[in-house]
Amino acid sequence: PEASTPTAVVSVSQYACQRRTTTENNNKTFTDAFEVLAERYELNEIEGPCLAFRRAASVLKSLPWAVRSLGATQDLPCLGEHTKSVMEEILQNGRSFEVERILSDERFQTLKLFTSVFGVGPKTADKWYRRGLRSFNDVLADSSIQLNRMQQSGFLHYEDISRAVSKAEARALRNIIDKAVHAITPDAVLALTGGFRRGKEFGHDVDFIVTTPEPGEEETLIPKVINRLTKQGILLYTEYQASTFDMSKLPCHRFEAMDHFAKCFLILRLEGSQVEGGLHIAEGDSRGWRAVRVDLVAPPMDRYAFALLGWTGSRQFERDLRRYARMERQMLLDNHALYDKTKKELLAATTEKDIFAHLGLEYIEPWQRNA
Ligand code: TTP
Ligand code: MN
Ligand code: MN
Ligand code: MN
Repeated sequence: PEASTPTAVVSVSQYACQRRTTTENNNKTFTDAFEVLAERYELNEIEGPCLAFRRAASVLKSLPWAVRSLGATQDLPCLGEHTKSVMEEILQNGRSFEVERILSDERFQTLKLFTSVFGVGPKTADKWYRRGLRSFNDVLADSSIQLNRMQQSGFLHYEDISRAVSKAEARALRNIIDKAVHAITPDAVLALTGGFRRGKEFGHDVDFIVTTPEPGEEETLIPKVINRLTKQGILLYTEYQASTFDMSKLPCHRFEAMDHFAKCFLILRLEGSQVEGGLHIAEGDSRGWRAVRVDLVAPPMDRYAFALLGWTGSRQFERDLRRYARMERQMLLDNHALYDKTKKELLAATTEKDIFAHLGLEYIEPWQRNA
C-alpha cells in the first residue's frame, strides 16, 4: 500500500553499522537480483561492482518499507546507475533480463554448483570448469583430479551440509558443545554466534565462541573438545587451526577476513533424538541423523568482545563497522582489537557495547545486524 511509503524520509546512513536491519526483508525481489549480480562479479574477481551491489542490497534490506517506484529511492545512499537500472527493470517487468541471462549462463551455473561443495573455492571451480567439467560426476570421474580431505568430505556429506540447519538443530548442537566444554573446564564460556545469534531461522552452519577465564587455557580448549567429540563418535570431519594470535603484533593494518585465534571447522553427526521436533532433513529420509557444519573459535578472554562482535556478522555489517572506524574515527577494528590511530593506543572492551561506545555509535542489537 502507498501508505507504507514514508513522506518524511529519515536519512539512511551509507554505513550498515548505523542502520537497524532485521531478518525481515521488504525488498527481496531487488536484493535477490543484486545478490546474483554480486556473485557474477565475485566469480569473475571484479571487486568494485561486486561490493557496490552488496552495499545496495544491504541498504534496501534495512528499509521498513517496500520500494514501489524509483522516485522513492532518490534519498537512499549506495544506489548507483547500474543498480537503479536493474531496479527500474524489475519495477516495470517484475524481473531483470540481465539477472536472467546470468542465471542461465553455463559458466555461472557450473561455478555456483562447484563452489557449493565444502572446500571448493572460486579458483578450484574455475580450474575444473576450464578443464571442461560440468557436473559432480564429471569431477568425480576425472582421475587427474586430486580432491583434498576437505573436498572429499564436502562431496561425501554434500546433501546434508547443503541443506539448511534449523534453530532447533542449532540448539541441540549448543547442548552438545556446552557439555563438552564444561566437562573440560567448569568455568568455560560458550556463546552462540553467527547467523543464529542474529535471530535467523536457518543457517548454513552453527558458529560458537568458546573460551575460559584462565589466560592461555583457551588455546588447548578446542583440541580437548575435538578429542571428546571423537570419543563420542560424532566427529565426521575436523579442520583445526592453532592460534597464531600475538598481542604484541597488534594492530593488524591490513584487512583480514580470517583472524588469528585458535579455531576449527567441523562436520558433526547430529542424532534426531537430540533435536526437539526432529531433524530438518528430506522427507522419506529415515537415517535418524544428519551431518551439520559447525565452527568453533577460541579467543583469549580479554579479546572476547571483539571476537563476538566479529563472528556475529553479518559480513556486510562487519565490513561497514571497519570502514566506519577507519573513515570516520581514524580507528582500526578487527576480530582482535580496536586501535585509536590518533591516541596511538589499543582500546579495551569487555562487551560489544563498549566497542560501539568507543566508536561513537549507537548500540545495534545482534538481531538488527542482518545487513
Ligand atoms: P558464517 O558462518 O560464514 O556466516 P553467517 O553465520 O553469518 O551465516 P550462515 O547462516 O550462512 O552461516 O560467518 C559468521 C561470521 O563469522 C561472519 O560475520 C564472518 C565471521 N568469520 C570471521 O570473522 N572469521 C573467520 O575465520 C570466519 C570463517 C568467519
Ligand atoms: Mn554461520
Ligand atoms: Mn561459520
Ligand atoms: Mn595479522
